[in-house]
Amino acid sequence: MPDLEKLNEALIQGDWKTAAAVTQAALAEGVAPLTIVTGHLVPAMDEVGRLFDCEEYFVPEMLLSARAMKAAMEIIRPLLTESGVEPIGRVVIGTVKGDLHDIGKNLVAAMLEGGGFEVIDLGADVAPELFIEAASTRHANLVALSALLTVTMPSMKTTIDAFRAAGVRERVKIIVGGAPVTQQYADSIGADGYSDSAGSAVALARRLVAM
Ligand code: B1M
Repeated sequence: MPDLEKLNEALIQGDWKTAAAVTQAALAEGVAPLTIVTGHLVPAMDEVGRLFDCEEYFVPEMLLSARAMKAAMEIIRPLLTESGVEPIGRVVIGTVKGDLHDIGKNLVAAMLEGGGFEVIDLGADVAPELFIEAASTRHANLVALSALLTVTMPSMKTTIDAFRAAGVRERVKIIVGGAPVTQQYADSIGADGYSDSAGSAVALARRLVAM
């Protein structure tokens, strides 16, 4: 069995080569992709966040850890998205304006793809008008907004308001998520749904598309 503790350590140390190697070895040994993500990658990033909180880590260390997470996710992503089913809906996803965090959003995008959705990923720091343009031109039925900073959460409200102002709010369901976001906040800004994890985002998206 591969030593998966090494994967947590590699992420915390920002060692992308070891992160990629241990991920490959774990998959080859039959460890489930989702176990690697939820059991190791996400907790390791939480630890990086804790180290940042107590000022043992600064932005450069967080960037190295993010690079290690991405190296592992590049290997895992195709396995999460493998599915033979027809698209059950079209989702435009992005991290809202002002926010550069894209790891969680990428995970949600991969899970939605794996869950049978066609996903149009606009990346991070996405302005409201870009969400509106993509949703309209690509005929999306769902828009997924991610935010990781308390100071960028208001960009979710700005984006939803912009859909309303453009007269296209009723054409799409809008879901929101990200570490600081809550159901209460989602309700207060008029989102159609909230989920706290990539897995539950898929169930939520399915429910909304079926409505
Ligand atoms: Co930043 N950062 N960061 N950071 N960073 C956090 C978020 C922070 C909590 C760290 C801390 O203080 N403990 C803190 C935010 C505090 C706050 O606002 N409350 C913080 C800060 C302060 C900052 C800067 C301001 C630091 C600075 O410059 N002084 C700066 C801001 C830059 C900006 O965005 N404008 C900054 C920068 C960065 C890096 C660029 C260095 C890097 C990001 C690299 C990248 O993403 N490409 C980074 C990182 C890596 C983190 C931490 C350590 C890890 C985030 C992560 O990837 N987690 C983070 C601490 C932490 O979260 N533990 C931190 C793993 C990921 C899988 O989880 O994104 O939560 P998460 O996604 C989850 C769920 O939230 C959910 O599903 C995912 C999987 O289950 N989810 C959704 C996410 N989106 C969803 C959408 C949905 C549904 C579910 O539906 C639409």
